[in-house]
Amino acid sequence: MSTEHSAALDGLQLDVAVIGAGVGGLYALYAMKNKLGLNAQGFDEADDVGGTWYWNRYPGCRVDTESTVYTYSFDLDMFQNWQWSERYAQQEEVQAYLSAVADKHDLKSSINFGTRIAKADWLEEEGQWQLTTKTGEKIKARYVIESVGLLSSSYAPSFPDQEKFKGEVLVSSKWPKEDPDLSDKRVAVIGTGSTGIQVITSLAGKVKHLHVLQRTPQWVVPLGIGPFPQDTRERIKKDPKGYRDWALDTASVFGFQESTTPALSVSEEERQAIFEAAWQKGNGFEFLLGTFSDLVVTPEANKTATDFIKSKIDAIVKDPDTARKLTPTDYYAKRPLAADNYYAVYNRDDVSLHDVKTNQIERFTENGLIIGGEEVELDVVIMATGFDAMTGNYLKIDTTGRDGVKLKDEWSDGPHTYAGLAVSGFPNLLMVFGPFSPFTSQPLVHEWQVDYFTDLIEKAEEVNGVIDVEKSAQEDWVGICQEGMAGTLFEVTDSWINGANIPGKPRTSMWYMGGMSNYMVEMNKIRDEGYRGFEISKSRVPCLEDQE
Ligand code: NA7
Repeated sequence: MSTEHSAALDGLQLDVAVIGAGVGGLYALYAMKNKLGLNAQGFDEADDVGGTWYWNRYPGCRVDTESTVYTYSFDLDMFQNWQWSERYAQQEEVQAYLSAVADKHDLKSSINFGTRIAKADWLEEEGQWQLTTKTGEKIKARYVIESVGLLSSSYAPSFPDQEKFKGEVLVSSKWPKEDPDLSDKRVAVIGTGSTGIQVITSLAGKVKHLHVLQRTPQWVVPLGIGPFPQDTRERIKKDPKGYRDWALDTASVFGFQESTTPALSVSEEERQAIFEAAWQKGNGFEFLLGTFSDLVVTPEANKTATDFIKSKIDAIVKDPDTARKLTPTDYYAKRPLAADNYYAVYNRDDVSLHDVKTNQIERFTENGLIIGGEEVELDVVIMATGFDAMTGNYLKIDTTGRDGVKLKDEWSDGPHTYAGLAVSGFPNLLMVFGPFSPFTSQPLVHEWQVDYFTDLIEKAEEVNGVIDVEKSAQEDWVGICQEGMAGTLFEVTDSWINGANIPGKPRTSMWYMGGMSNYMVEMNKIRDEGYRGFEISKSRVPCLEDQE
């Protein structure tokens, strides 16, 4: 369904509205239609499926989670036979995969593309939601599933006099569909997070000059780009469910088993060998979580990793002043970064590193940027400045629940959810990977969560009920998550993980840090105790079948 049909949207009555057509939204739509047989429609502002993979088509964009776990398992045939070409799929390949899943299961015909849901109001008398699109159409749905993306709400700061700049400003997460030719351009990249390092390693040597505008250096390890590993392909082919269950039964669901060995429990020699092997293999998550068990827990253990990476920076980067600028001073406890040959980029004559914490970006001019009082002439400025993570896209929808309570007020001091799935006072609103979900890779976890609330919805359907959450259960969950976060160095290290990247955003925990395996145990216990903490009460609106 496209925007041309949007007139038909006004007055639409649905069982389920699924907001977002990315990894989680596509599967939620599939589950509602095919498992529960409900009248479900998807909505997405983009004109195709893909979610974050639709928008982030910047140079060098690829998953840095192994493709083996960046996949669905519900379609076992596709899980076994999809031919990922690389260990870390590039954006085009992920987009092609999601499109193929949607085509195979005929999901696109049930998605209203080019449609942004701007408002959601719970109608207590009717026991259902009214959604309002950006262009004013009103849709009613008994359930709303929000799969709006953990990292989809773009953040791009504005610098003074931007309108005077004669060149082009590009935002990595809103990259033009027609890839611009940057080959003879002087390009600046603002930001050195996961996105920035992919853009930087991709453009170095391919543009006239690359200026990296770094505010805070980060610890970066190799990614290990290469072909999809044949042994894993065979393992999945032989026992797809077994592989899926094994991956889910880890803490982070990144396709490796986390270490249980504390860093200081082994000799210096052994520790160096373990770090070196991980460095040679590549993968940021495996380096952080697969080498030792306590790198993100104790400062002493963390220092063993940062000393190792620092020794690599010093060995790779020829200019000592550049090496110093590239060396972080904070813990290795942000979302771990990985890119091949990242530090070597700075040995190139056509790459310049600017420390914009010391010499700030002051303003644009017609010809470039003033940095620390000096003009740097540029043709293109790329903003790789991140996202209003976790809560951003939920809060962009003006959501009003029971008794006129606004989600933005409920979350004014940070998010509150029950298990990352639902919010007390916002009935029949289910979230895929909402705040306080486990700190993991996503696709298999999205699937698991969707399956979980699909069963819950089925139960509610049996009694024509409305699902809400007990406030006390929600606050207990939030408490567990806050305690879990407080035991880690993530809490004290500024990043999007704790909201510190967005000026004015409450700095708070937004994750269940107990790992996916424990999350599943806890959630299964909740289910076995009659969905403890969830409330299913009688609804006033008859389901669609009853109306006919
Ligand atoms: P990140 O990891 O939040 O990185 C954003 C980068 O942009 C980071 O280096 C920031 O520096 C920098 N930034 C932000 N605002 C500014 C200003 N005003 N001036 C200079 N530099 C700035 O976002 P990514 O998109 O790279 O990655 C997010 C996730 O998306 C990633 O982890 C994947 O899971 C997918 P700072 O560190 O704040 O000083």
